[in-house]
Amino acid sequence: MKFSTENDLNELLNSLIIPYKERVPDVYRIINGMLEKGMISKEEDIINDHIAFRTLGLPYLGITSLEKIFLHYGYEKRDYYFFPEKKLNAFWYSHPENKYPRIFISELRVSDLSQNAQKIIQKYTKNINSDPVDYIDFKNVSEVSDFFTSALWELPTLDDYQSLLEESEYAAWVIYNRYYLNHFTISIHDLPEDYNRLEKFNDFLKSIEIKLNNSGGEIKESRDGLLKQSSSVAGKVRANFLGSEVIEIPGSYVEFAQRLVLPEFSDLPLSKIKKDHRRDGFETGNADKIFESTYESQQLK
Ligand code: OOG
Ligand code: NI
Repeated sequence: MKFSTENDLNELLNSLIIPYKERVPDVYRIINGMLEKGMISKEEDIINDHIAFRTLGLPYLGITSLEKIFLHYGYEKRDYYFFPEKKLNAFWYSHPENKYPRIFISELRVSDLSQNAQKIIQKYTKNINSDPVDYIDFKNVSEVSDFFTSALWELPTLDDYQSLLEESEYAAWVIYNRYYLNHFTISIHDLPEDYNRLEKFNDFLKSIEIKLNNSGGEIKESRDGLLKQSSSVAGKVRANFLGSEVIEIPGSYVEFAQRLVLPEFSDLPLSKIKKDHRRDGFETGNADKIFESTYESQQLK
């Protein structure tokens, strides 16, 4: 059985990338640019550091629901992060097999929002009386991947979307975009020497006209200095609201991460450095700013 679960996980991860690429034209621009510069010789050479999802922290939804999918495939739950201002919780997950990307799942602390915002969210989620993940037939991997793009609630009205937007851009994003892959992350330290530092890679991104999230600076750096992250500003997707109104709203984005070698392994030659020798996990201060990649304030720059 182990083999089949493993193949299923590969298939699931690959299937999540397909609608993501359609929603995020920057992905092709970046991959083509990387091919052109000789950073990679084929798309599969890119190492995916992690992928991320957003959810609503409500009974039957939220992290404890969505995480079941990844726990099923052998992922292990790691650290908790709290974002008081954005009213979010998050956890990250790792797979015992190093080739699989980390997973980052966040959820909106719905009960911390105003009564009005809670009422809007309730309007869409009130019929969810059991955990939808419990109904997935895991024997059928396409059912698992379809879950990420299928609707758990009705399309929002433009009015409701805009009211949520005023109070929580994250809430508005989830009410429309649901479980669509929020980003995948290009591992920068795995690239050839000329491009394996984030400063250099960001210069390349700007040369191909990728707009970078500049909240807290273009490069977000962990307190220990060992995790550096940057991200694109989410491009707009056409959104059809209930009542057939159509506007463009922020979709998904791309992230870039450089994990430095831990001090205890600094004497190892580069050829011996593996994933385990580098800074792992996430950083609250970095993540707090990366969330803003889907914010209107970043779009307007
Ligand atoms: C996730 C933002 C945080 C990271 O790597 O710290 C993050 C999101 O925008 O949902 O991706
Ligand atoms: Ni991320």
